[in-house]
Amino acid sequence: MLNSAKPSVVSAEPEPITLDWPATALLIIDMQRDFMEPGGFGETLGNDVSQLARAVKPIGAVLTAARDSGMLVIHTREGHLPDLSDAPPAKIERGTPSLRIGDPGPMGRILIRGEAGHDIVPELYPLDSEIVIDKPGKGAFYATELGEVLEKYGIENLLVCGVTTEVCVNTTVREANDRGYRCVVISDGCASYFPEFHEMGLKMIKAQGGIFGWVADSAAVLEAMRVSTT
Ligand code: TIU
Repeated sequence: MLNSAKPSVVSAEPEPITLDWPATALLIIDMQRDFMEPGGFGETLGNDVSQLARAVKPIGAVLTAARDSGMLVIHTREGHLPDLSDAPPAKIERGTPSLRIGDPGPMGRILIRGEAGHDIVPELYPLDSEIVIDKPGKGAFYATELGEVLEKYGIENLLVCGVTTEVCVNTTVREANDRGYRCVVISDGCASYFPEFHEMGLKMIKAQGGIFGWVADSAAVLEAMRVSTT
């Protein structure tokens, strides 16, 4: 179990990082039907949602290992209250989407809490024991209880994955970096509607000696978790 896990080294870029596992949480960003499936928010913006499917399996593997080890698991969901009181007009009104935030769609109202589209995909569905953070913005710290949760559990390091790489993953990693957290972003556990943005989004994190954090693939994370308990 996690309490007896020894620190171990994750093979990462720009350099390996040693993680103290009891002080590490898995943070899964916005793996919601609204981004992943046809008819949701992502598709209304004109995106090819099939680009994101590749992240599900790697996240699932790390999620299983995290559950087996007793690691703190936190899922986030982007979305708004039914009365849209937490949705800035600038976010609702921008662009020319086929449906706007709050409009009825095939999975319920677009990006609204409690609707089918707002829920997390079945493959990665949270257990009752896991923490789910509802966030109105791109960053998971903005207007949420995430900071207090991490403090309560003594978390210093975050394994970050989810969608999309350059939007909510990057924004959250930048917020976390300013708050002093070490972020290891799981490269194959993130995805973007734009493959080139995925690539550059990861490069931006690990450039300049890891200006925002570290990048490792799921195999490297799983190997370090395995070593920590043997
Ligand atoms: N549009 C897009 O790439 N992303 C978002 O709007 N939210 C998240 O990344 N979760």
